[in-house]
Amino acid sequence: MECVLFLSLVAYLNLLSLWFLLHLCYFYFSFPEYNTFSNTVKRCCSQKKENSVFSQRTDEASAAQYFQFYGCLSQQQNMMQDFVRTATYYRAIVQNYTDFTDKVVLDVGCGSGILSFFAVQAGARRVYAVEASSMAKYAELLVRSNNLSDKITVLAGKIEEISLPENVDVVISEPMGYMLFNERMLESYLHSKKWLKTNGMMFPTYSDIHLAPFSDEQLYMEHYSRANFWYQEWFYGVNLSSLRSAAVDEYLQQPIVDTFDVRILMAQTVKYTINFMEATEEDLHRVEIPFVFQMMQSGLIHGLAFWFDVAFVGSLVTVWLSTAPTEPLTHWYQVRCLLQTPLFAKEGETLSGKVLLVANKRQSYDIQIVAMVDQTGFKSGNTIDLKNPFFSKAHPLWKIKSLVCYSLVYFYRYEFIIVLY
Ligand SMILES: C[S@@+](CC[C@H](N)C(=O)[O-])C[C@H]1O[C@@H](n2cnc3c(N)ncnc32)[C@H](O)[C@@H]1O
Ligand SMILES: *[C@@H]1O[C@H](CO)[C@@H](O)[C@H](O)[C@H]1NC(C)=O
Ligand SMILES: *[C@@H]1O[C@H](CO)[C@@H](O)[C@H](O)[C@H]1NC(C)=O
Ligand SMILES: CC(=O)N[C@H]1CO[C@H](CO)[C@@H](O)[C@@H]1O
Repeated sequence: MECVLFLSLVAYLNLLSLWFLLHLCYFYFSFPEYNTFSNTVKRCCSQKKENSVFSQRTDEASAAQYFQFYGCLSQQQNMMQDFVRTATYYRAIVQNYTDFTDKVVLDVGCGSGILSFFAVQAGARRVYAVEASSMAKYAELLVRSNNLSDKITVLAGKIEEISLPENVDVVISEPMGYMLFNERMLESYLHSKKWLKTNGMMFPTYSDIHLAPFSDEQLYMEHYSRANFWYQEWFYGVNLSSLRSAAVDEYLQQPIVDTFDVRILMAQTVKYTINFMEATEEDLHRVEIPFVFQMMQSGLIHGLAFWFDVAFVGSLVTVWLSTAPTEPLTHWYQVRCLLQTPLFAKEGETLSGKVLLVANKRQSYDIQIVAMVDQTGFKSGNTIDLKNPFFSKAHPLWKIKSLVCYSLVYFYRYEFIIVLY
């Protein structure tokens, strides 16, 4: 509608008067209105939206569902209530206020705007808070009701499609999905560097993903036996058993999101680092993580466990946010991927292979794992669909709450409830 009106307007005006109109708008409208208007102009003129980096790499249905999820206040609350997450961001920003004082900041995917408020508290001169979901209007409301309209400018739209009036000194964001990569928001975070001044800073600065082999017979059997439903030869008179092997494959392909006792880990972790100052979006289209694990105990290896840390390298301190199983639990939990068949290995032997992550248009990754016990030649592997996780310790409340945010098939962030035993 906007576009139709605008294009018919353009039909009556030549370029010169368009230029004039734009500047007229600048004087008549406040900055946010001008900005919305000029973004509309840019969209209509360049069709930017249709072929933005984001729309090219994302199925429309996936994006609609994704931004619907983040448009829910309940989901923003879930993240904000993750104390480890929010308090660590607060510390990283406020304790290193010299990196923010009088600086221009970009908040990529601001959600409620919480990180933008932290940046202002640390002394930022101006913050551009970009949010693609309908949460943008609530962020705007929070900014106004906190009397910070002169410092924080909320821009509704995708980072790949909006335009800023100036370059920034610092980019802040919380783009980590579970297993770090899910959501493919790291790419949007890296995309934002087109607005970063040379010598600008990225908060967080880099991330380490850790992996280690684990032994958990019970978990493996649980998943295997979920498929036994399909063994039935007389289910209301129907023979289901021809689908059993497909069911086993499907269940084993689900990554498991929960936490565990670190004693199940059988070797020191292998670490893979992504430096946000240096990496490009394309670097994340295909990520290959080779590994060699030195087994510290004998037993059956049922799969690989994953978690990540991010570092905020400030001028004054480096602050770490860790989702390791040895640290307090966060809403990211940890993620485990099963092998199709368990592998036996003895203490001192080595397990080598690789994890290959290939980005897909559903804002997630297809994961391929291949592993071999070098001394015996035993091999195993699996393909995992990161978009289809199994939340193994689902709290009953979680299922009810999912009805509140209607028609959500996928969960990007797991409802974070600490159950005290
Ligand atoms: C994990 S939430 C973080 C929200 C908030 N920054 C916080 O820390 O509480 C990520 C937010 O980024 C938004 N987002 C994801 N991709 C985006 C993109 N390409 N452009 C703009 N916003 C995006 C989502 O809608 C979501 O609100
Ligand atoms: C914001 O300003 C208004 C009027 O200028 C004032 O009534 C209100 O108390 C202020 N709110 C905050 C949160 O400072
Ligand atoms: C059910 O199907 C399976 C596989 O198709 C077959 O082997 C089995 O004999 C069938 N059972 C009965 C009771 O027909
Ligand atoms: C915890 C800590 O050491 N924080 C640093 C970040 O910034 C302040 C001052 O800006 C330093 O005093 C701190 O060392």
